[in-house]
Amino acid sequence: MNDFLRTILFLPPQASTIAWQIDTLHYFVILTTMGGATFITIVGGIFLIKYRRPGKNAEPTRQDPAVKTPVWLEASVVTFLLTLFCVWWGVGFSQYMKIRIAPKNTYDIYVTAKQWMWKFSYPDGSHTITKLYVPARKPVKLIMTARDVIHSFYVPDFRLKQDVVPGRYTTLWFEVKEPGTHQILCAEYCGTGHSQMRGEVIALEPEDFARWLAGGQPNAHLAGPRPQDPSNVDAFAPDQTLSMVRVGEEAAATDGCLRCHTLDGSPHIGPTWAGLYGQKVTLKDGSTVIADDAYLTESMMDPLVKIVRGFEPVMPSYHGILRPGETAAILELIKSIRDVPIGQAPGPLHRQPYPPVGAPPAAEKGLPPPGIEVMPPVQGTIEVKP
Ligand code: HEC
Ligand SMILES: [Cu+2]
Repeated sequence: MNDFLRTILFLPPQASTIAWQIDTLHYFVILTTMGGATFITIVGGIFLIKYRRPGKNAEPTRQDPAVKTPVWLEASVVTFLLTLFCVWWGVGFSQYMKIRIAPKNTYDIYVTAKQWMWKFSYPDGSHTITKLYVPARKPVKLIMTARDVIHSFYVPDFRLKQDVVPGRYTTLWFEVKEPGTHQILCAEYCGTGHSQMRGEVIALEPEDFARWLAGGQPNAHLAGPRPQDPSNVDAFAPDQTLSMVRVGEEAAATDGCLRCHTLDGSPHIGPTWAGLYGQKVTLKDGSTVIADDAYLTESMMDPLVKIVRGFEPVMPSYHGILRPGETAAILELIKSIRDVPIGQAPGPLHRQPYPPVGAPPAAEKGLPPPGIEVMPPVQGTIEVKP
């Protein structure tokens, strides 16, 4: 049934774990609306014949206005339509939440969109242009931003589409069912090269992906040298995504944030940033807020609007002082230490000398990316099943 409907509706393969659910809602909506339209056409046709004027000269007749539709019929029609609407809405809402809320253990990849190409930065510091490599059967989260205008990341085979906006991060998560290649399109008109702004998601077996990350390319022609085309790479500004946390640490140190805030959970003049991101913060007036990107940004620009309980309103505003890039980098820094437990300090991060830009952040050094077992690099070429 699924395959039959997919074929007659010309839908692409269902390559992600949520694709069939989206399609099922699609079929349900199409079939019920088609059923409704057919029913109304048939009833209309019957009425047309049954109640037509009997002869050319016959007087037009009128129903006695006293004859009314029974209430039970009206009520059941209204109830039926309302129920149908609620079912559509309920299914759609639950699917929407599933798409929006990524599972906890995702493998995160930063995406930068630019007229007219896609750039993908992996947690280990490497990056690719146009081709996005992901492990199959593992949840992957994309953290996306644009350098110029609004783009939209669209993979028809995954049934997923998300705007990519300059000066702001949007996210998208998916799990590819099987290894394979899937087209990426830009779905927001972004200039003359819009139609050329294409790419590919290449899903590899998790072992192949780990090998590819470790440097042993699973298949030279598939992977290509990383970075693939130096002239393209230069078109991007110096790599910001991989060293975001580093840049954030530097900005926090030079802008004086670390005079009052700590990164290791120990108390100071201001609240610690360790374990802050995503947590509930109690304010002076007793209300609570979630420490998300918006609240944290507001805390930097307008610190007096929301005062954290137990602290003095001594923080100066950094509006116009922090550059947008620095704000984002400090946010990344705060996110990167969200799992540092308050109290069990792993040692003050900020007192370590900064490794050269591009080196993996301290937390990731020596550790495989979450959810991925890193295999030792293998000599020779490895066959990748298409
Ligand atoms: C003079 C000390 C001081 C400096 C410098 C300072 N802060 Fe603060 N900050 C505080 C205090 C005190 C609070 C808690 C009171 C409040 O909410 O304003 C705070 C609150 C915050 C919060 C909200 C934290 C929470 O737990 O909800 C953020 C985010 C923040 N600061 C970021 C920064 C950044 C970024 C910088 C540097 C660009 C900075 N601060 C510099 C003292 C400081
Ligand atoms: Cu685009």
